Amino acid sequence: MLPIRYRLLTLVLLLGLAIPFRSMAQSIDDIMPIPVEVMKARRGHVTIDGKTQIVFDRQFADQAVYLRELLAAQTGLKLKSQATNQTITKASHRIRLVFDTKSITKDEMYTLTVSGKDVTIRAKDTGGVVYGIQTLLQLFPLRQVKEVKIPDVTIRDYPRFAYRGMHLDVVRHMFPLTFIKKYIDYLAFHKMNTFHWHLTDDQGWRIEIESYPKLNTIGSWRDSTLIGHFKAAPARYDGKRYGGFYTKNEVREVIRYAAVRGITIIPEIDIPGHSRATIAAYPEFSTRPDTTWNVAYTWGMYNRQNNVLQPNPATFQFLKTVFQEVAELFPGAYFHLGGDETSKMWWKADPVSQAFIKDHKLKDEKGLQTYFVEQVAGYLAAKGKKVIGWHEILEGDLNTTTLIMNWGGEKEGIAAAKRGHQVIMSPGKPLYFDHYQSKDPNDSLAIHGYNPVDAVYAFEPIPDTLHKLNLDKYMIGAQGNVWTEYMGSPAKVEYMIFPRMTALSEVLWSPKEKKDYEDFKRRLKTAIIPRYTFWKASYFPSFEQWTMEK
Ligand code: TNX
Repeated sequence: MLPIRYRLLTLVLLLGLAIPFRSMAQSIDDIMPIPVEVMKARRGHVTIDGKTQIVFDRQFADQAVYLRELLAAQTGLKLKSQATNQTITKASHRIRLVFDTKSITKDEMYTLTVSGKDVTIRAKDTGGVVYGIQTLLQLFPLRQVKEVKIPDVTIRDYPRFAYRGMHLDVVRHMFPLTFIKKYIDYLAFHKMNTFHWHLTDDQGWRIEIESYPKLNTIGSWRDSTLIGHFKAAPARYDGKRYGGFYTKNEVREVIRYAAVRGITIIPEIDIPGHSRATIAAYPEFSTRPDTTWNVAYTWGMYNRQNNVLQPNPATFQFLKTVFQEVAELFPGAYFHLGGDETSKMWWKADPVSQAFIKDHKLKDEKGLQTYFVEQVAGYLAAKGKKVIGWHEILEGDLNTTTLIMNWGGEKEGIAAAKRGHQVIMSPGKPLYFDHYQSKDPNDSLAIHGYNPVDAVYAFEPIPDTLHKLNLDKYMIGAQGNVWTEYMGSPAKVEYMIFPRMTALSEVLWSPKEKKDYEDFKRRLKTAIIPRYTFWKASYFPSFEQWTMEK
């Protein structure tokens, strides 16, 4: 036993160690995703306190509010804000949001300068200023404070890839609007710019449609849901009615919310397969118009249950009306029409589909799939939209304005780029966040497969072959996919995306040569896990134990 005075001394020393450790949560070395360039000053700092003002150029008025709210939530500091051109009331220190097309040379770029009396964020677009704000907030502690001294620094930062996305399936399970907004906040924090909203599938329609109301009265509801894994035998169902849809007003609210945060929403209406909910509402669009279909109760329908559209005039009228109705709601340039996993067997067995193939001189069922995609692309073009589809839409010949979202491997990505399509990489391995992140048999149920966090971090969107062929420019980015068959609650979604989404953010944002998994883990532990906790979000904690080697 140490004499009492030594024990006290040890305590003081330990406390001394603990205090700087706590302030590491606001260290410039902890920023995630890691910035392009950080130039620390040797000395100097700017003090932010209750008297500090946010001064913004009018282009960034919404982001000034956004910053004020986030800072208040994180630290309790409630700052006043005013537009640049108003007569400046004398403030001791300022946080300036400056619209600057001269020094900011790239899209979504920002600079953050802490020097003299001011913290200055410069950007020339919404994304840029939002990312500057995210970086700045990471320099503040995650606790109530009266004032914070931010050390002098200059950060120059911009993304490696133009497309940085996360997908969310709201069909298999639906989530409250509050969580959709939270999800958008998670994207903004991670400097991602696209939310891919998977709105329809076999198990339900999740968006209000006025022109075909049965899509909602019938198509949005299923009478039962599978319990457990879809491969488990015998299958068991819960017998409970499940469903709902987002109203157009709610969708508009989400679009506005996302826009302030620099995030574009890509809606997806999945055709011509994955359409069981559609044909449940309108059997006349199915290959068996005389049948009554149920909205699917189970998962993994491909080649197991009929879920395709029949090519008939009423179907195409329907597609035109509905796609155009949804297109009018979303301001973004792109619309996702699905096109994945279209089983050909139902078309093979249907005389009407066969006659259609013959009359339109299509080669076969693949040709029919392309026909569907081309028709819908035309309806969307009339509304000024370009089309994205899952890579299976390349089974036919498509014009190259179509953007390909590749859930296959490198091979499919390379093939699409060689044909001159822009490609978003979203390979099942490792970017499907519905797969397991551990091999622990007691881990919460997931689809199958193993995508540990280090595999996500190691992912390189540009395959070597493509780089050698000088086709890099076709790879515009990547996306994490979140299919929710086994995610019945927001907490389960969070458990599946964190920290994999954080790993992906660095793949997409940071320069390749700055990537370092050990340092990533350090920053994750010091700065990001406290952030998940602050968000009251769940996350997968055992990422050090479960690695690619395991
Ligand atoms: C395949 S990948 C699907 C989804 C499922 C997912 C489960 C793709 C475009 N379609 O409908 O939810 O697998 O991992």
